Amino acid sequence: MTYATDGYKLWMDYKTISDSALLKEYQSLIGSVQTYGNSETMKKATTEIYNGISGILGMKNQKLDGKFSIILGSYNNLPKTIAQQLSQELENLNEEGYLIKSFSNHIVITAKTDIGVLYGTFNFLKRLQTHQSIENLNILDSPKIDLRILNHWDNLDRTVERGYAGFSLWNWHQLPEYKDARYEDYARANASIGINGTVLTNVNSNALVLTPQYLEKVKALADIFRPYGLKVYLTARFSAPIEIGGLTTADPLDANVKAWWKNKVEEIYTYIPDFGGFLVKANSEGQPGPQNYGRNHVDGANMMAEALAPFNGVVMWRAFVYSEHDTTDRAKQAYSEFVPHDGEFQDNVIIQVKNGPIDFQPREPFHPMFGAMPNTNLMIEFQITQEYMGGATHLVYQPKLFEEVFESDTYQKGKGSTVAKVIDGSLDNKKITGVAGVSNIGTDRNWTGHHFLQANWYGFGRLAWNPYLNSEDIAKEWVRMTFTNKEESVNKLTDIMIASREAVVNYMTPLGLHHIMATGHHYGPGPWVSDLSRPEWNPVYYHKADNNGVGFDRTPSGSNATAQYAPEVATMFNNLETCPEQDLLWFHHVPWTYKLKSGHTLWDGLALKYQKGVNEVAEMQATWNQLENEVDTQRFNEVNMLLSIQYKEAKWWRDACLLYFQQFSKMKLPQGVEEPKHTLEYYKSLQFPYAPGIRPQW
Ligand code: GCV
Repeated sequence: MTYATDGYKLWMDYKTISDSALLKEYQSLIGSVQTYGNSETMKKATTEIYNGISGILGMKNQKLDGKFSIILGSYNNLPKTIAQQLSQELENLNEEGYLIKSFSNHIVITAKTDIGVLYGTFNFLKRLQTHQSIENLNILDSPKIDLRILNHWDNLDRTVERGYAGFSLWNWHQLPEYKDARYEDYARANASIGINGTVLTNVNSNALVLTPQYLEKVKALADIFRPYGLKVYLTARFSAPIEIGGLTTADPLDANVKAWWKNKVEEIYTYIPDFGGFLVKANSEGQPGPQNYGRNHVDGANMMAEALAPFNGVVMWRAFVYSEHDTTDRAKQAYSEFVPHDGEFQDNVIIQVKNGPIDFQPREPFHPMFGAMPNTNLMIEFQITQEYMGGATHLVYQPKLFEEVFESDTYQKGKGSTVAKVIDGSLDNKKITGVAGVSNIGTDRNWTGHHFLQANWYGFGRLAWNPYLNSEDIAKEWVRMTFTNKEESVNKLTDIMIASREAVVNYMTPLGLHHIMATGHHYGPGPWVSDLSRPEWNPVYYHKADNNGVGFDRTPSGSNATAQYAPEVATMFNNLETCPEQDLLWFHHVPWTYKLKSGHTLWDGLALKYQKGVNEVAEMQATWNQLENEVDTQRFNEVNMLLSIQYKEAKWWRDACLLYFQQFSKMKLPQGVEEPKHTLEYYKSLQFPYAPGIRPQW
């Protein structure tokens, strides 16, 4: 077996083009490369363009003598004769945007800043990797979102909460002296897709990272990342003034506490002059926060924001809150706590809201906070790692999910008020905008555990740059750069990816079911779980199956969570006729005999969806098998084995869930749905004490 393509190089393999006609064409077009500017970033751009072009054109150590010279440099560094001709177009770019322009015998890659030039360089190379024309180029592209950030849930002991690709990349023990080459490869990969920030540590945080011992290590990483435009952020434990500061309180209104954070922030900036700021999980799942002192989220967030403001740092304050003392529907609690404070947060606070109101389920309706806080900076948080979607074993192309959320209409200002417009700030003219993704990266050689899950990191970056991009186009782009440009194979690979998202919904949680996974590790089905200490941790809380039917009534006759949406949206969800069937059981408790649009009863429809999910995985396998001669042996075999596991586990989900729900429906499985191989007791008995990604403390 050849190990030549182990996935390490991600989408930047820069393999020589095998299509000889195209190769000749590019060789005839690409001439000398000239770069202007000598910042560290320009040095990276220069290395990238040389490596990229010489690799793709198969011309290592040979002179490039095509028609166009390739010119790289920010506007201020370009020769005047060239710069003058571009000044007007550059007006239309923001600080990170770039222009790629053909004129006379040049292709110029320029920007207002060197980082813009680096982004443009990656875009130009992508054109070559994806076999696009490089004649008459006129590409102006700026990111639509300010903060495009990975959130690592990495602990200081290198375990990764909900991480399925090995251990944390950050070797805290050996830092700052030992600088693993992978740190730079990581930064480069992020820059190639426009990610400009990284939160190094878990939101379930450890105050130690704020001590000098660790800040030196953080500085070492920040220094490596800086040329790639990647800023470092840290999670700030709210009780740090007590734990590492020797104070007796962390009350945000206490003068000593305020002074402690001010000094701490000043200290951090002596190590990392461009430190990005803090991400905070407060008063959520046992984390300390302002409510421990009778204060609210505004008090907590603004206190930290004041300390960071002189340095242009930001506070990303998470809205993922729900409490065992609050008996209202968990889906309503974040909105109830935050929306009354709209307009009270400082300008450098941005509230980080998960894409849906519960917790990164295979499908959730959009979070109602997106349509309800016009006067507060809001960023969206996706989970790239697959806590609820089979870890790194299941092939699930998540940009489909991200796209669905961005396209959802909040109706905040009438039709067309999409989540994308809320998040890019255009709906309400926000001061800071942001998109965060919980990273799926670890020490596995291929970074993400499953070759295809690299596409989720890639697609996250692309959509964070521009939330209006089409997820299928992104899939094609990634496939071309990572696997092949052969049209037929591109289509097959893309088909697998696109089908995968609905498949996982179907075999895990169809028709709006949610949170029915097993406890702790969240691996596999557990709809029967009902004995956990907090009611809202139990799957039975969410599906409410009984002899009449199944589903959570969130209409006015139930929890009335729908009232948190704009009236148009609430009306649509409230009405059984207009509620999209994909969200049916999220919003309604529906009789087993209810007639779905297909004419099937709910029970039959549910069973058929589970079966469909299984069949879809079988189809993904069949398509993959057709690609045996089109992809390298190593990746073919590895993906093949993972797809077999996915198929086996899809059946496990189907069988366990249907046997469980059948106790209530008391109806037979419809034709076309396979009979389970085991009893419900068998599925209930399965234990996975060492499943990966588990919270170490639980
Ligand atoms: C980091 C879920 C996960 C937790 C995670 C939490 C959060 O509850 O299971 O592991 O904690 O979300 O997003 O804070």
